[in-house]
Amino acid sequence: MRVLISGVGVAGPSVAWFLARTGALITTVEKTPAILPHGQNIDIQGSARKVVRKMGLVDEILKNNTTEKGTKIIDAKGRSFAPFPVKQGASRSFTSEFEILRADLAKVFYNATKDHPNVEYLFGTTVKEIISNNEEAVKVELSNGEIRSFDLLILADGQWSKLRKTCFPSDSLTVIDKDMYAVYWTIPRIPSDDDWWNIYFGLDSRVITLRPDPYGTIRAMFTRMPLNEDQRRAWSEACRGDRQTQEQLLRKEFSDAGWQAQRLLDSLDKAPDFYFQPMQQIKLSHWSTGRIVCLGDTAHAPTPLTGMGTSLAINGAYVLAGELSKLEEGEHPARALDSFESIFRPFVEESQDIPWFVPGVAHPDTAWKRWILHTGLSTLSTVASSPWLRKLSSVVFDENSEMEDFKLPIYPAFETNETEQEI
Ligand SMILES: Cc1cc2nc3c(=O)[nH]c(=O)nc-3n(C[C@H](O)[C@H](O)[C@H](O)COP(=O)(O)OP(=O)(O)OC[C@H]3O[C@@H](n4cnc5c(N)ncnc54)[C@H](O)[C@@H]3O)c2cc1C
Ligand SMILES: *[C@@H]1O[C@H](CO)[C@@H](O)[C@H](O)[C@H]1NC(C)=O
Ligand SMILES: *[C@@H]1O[C@H](CO)[C@@H](O)[C@H](O)[C@H]1NC(C)=O
Ligand SMILES: *[C@@H]1O[C@H](CO)[C@@H](O)[C@H](O)[C@H]1NC(C)=O
Ligand SMILES: CC(=O)N[C@H]1CO[C@H](CO)[C@@H](O)[C@@H]1O
Repeated sequence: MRVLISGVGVAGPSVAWFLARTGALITTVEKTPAILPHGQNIDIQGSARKVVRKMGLVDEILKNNTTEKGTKIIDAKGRSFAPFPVKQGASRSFTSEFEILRADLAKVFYNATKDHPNVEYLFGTTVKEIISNNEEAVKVELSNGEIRSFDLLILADGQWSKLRKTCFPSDSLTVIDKDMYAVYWTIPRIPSDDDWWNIYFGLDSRVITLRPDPYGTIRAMFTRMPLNEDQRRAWSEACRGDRQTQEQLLRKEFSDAGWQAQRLLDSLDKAPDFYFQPMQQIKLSHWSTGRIVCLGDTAHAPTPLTGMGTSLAINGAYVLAGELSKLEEGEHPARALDSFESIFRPFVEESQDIPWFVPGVAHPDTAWKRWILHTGLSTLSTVASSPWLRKLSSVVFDENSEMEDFKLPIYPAFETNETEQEI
């Protein structure tokens, strides 16, 4: 089977890893000239940990951890309180031991596939046009001018995939706006920085966070929920604008947010990376059409609010490749694409279900709401650190994050008889 994958994020190289083991011939195109260093911590949850264990990449991932020791809240005077340290084998903190920078994870998957004889990577290349998608093949023109035919095209080019627009009808796509924006960039580390995720809840729904990375720099983030229609319009327009417009908006709206806002704003124009993201979920009524299938954020971006985007991309890659491995020689992939969707969609829909009070509760607009939030977090932190009370906290913190949250099907093609690595 000849497979073309668009996008080298998390989903693209992980599906390439599994498909390569089925003997498929894989070409992967990525728009950027190399994997972008942008983005912050992502977490691998539940069954997705089992998948990376099957890939033998657990040690590689742990070695590339972000070095974060846990989460702390910063009060209005800049003092920290309510620590939630990382606990081995449990997720009783907002930081988990499986946290890695998004780009480092993409690199681990890329590195694990790049030398496979069946896998070809073309950076700085895109699918320019889908010429045909029919019984025989899916034929494309690449940006380098080549015209090539494949048996399957996997769209793994992210939440705002342009190709998805060209092959799925517009009424099959629903974008759910969570009325919140996040902006990430990297700043130099100073002696007063520590190895914790420090979260400051500014007033007027402005949040500032700083986290360590394994490169001796600090990852900064602003998040905001617009307070009124004017602000809502400004943020939504900035999404479509260039970096300069986005930086201007941040300067205008965060300069009086308190804590280290000014330090972060001063570092903006020198930042090597800058990523501006509206919190929007993607829902697609059907994930495939003919020989084209969407995977990862392209099919079902859940937003970072769920903490599930990466795990869904990894689990989905495993199921998609597994279902494809069951096809007869030369068979049209439709049967596998349909079973992939029917097996995986229920878990995706569950993961996309965000409680109504999120993200509002973490974006207090008044001092009173901030006090309630601080008090709640402080109580939780105490509870989580007391062995006696810890049992009670399992209601709040998912103690079962090591357990299979999605029942992984077993595919003979991916089973080895080696002892699985223990975490
Ligand atoms: C730069 C960046 C930073 C991110 N930072 C965070 C973060 O800090 N926290 C968080 O929770 N999530 C972040 N995400 C989202 C997170 O990576 C995904 O939610 C999740 O890992 C699922 O990954 P994916 O592979 O489906 O999509 P993505 O990780 O979005 O990967 C899509 C890939 O496709 C490439 N691409 C786009 N268009 C084309 C095209 N036309 N042709 C070829 N390639 C194309 C992109 O450059 C990208 O490499 C970020 C995504 C990106 C792209
Ligand atoms: C996390 O990374 C640091 C160095 O960046 C390393 O010293 C540490 O051993 C890593 N942790 C694990 C669990 O591998
Ligand atoms: C890349 O993969 C090889 C094995 O395939 C491994 O030995 C090496 O450490 C990896 N390098 C990085 C930078 O991840
Ligand atoms: C385990 O794998 C080896 C080689 O890959 C094979 O010879 C052997 O029969 C396998 N054993 C079982 C129990 O599957
Ligand atoms: C940032 C970091 O720790 N990178 C490491 C990721 O793992 C590879 C392979 O083990 C190392 O070579 C990198 O230094």
